[in-house]
Amino acid sequence: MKTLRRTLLAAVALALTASLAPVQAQDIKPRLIRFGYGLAEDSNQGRATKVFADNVLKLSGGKMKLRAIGGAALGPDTQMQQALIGGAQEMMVGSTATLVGISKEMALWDTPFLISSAREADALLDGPVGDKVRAKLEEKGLVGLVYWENGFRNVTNNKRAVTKLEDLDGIKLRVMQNNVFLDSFKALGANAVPLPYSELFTALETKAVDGQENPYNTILSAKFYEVQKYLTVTNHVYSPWIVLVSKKYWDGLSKDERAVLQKAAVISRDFERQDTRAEASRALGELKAKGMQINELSAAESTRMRDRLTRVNAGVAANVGMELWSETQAELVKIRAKK
Ligand code: TK8
Repeated sequence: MKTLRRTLLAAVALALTASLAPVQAQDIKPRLIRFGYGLAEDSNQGRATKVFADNVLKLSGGKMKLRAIGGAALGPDTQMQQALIGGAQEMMVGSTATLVGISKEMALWDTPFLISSAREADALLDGPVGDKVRAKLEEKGLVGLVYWENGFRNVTNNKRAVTKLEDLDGIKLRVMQNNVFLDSFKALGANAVPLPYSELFTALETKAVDGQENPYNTILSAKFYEVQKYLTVTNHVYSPWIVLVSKKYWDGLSKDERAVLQKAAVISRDFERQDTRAEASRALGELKAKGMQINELSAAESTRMRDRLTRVNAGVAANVGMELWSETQAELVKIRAKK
């Protein structure tokens, strides 16, 4: 009898421990951060997200954990931005261009031919101008941690090789949901159609649009070469990505937790730029091997395109404010003089 009682007690004790176990596990459950992005897992965006995730885990001693969700599975950029503002999602990385409706200063980065080298991009984005534009997000419910490189954008299409300005005439060209891009491509004679990135491949495949513009990396990782024949090296604008945190979530973090995200973001940024540039430097060869017909623009045609786009600049200056515009120009002069 005694033994039975003892056995029963032991069983009860065991059951108690077992039922306590999940509670304990919950106590040390890492803070889960949903981090959304638009490109494929196997892209420069996906690779850098992995580096960010690994570093968040490491720097927090396992207390903060990222759940990375790529392929726009949480929705296109604009939808994720709203989820961050509302506090339904913690983090994302996406184009600055899709943020303009929320924070008008972001339009600065849409200025055609503003930045002409990677060195200039890093100096401008990581310097006082980049900081100022980033800081403007806070009043809108977002915290911008760092800029990643999306890259210099180039035009692809399925109609014809674009060797001169007139070749763009009437080409149905998908642009990001952003007025500067819309106006730019209208000014160049294309029939510009704004669409979220998540709908782009299908739009190209079904021929709802003839072309698009994105950096080499994306043309490669998104397999646009499967549905696009011609690539024209236009380098018409340098596009950044920005790593964002929901301000609602950020405000609830401790100083240490914020420092973890900031540190990991800087590490991911440095990795991402290096990785993106390495991939971009070999992408043209790979795209050619995949069957794309690639052409450069003559210097004269490039100048014609630039001239046509200068009228867009006045609009950007008005949008972001003359003060920020002038500061940017002055900063670029300084950066260029440092060569
Ligand atoms: C990814 C997009 C993409 C951008 C575009 O979400 O939309 O063409 O270049 O990187 O933001």
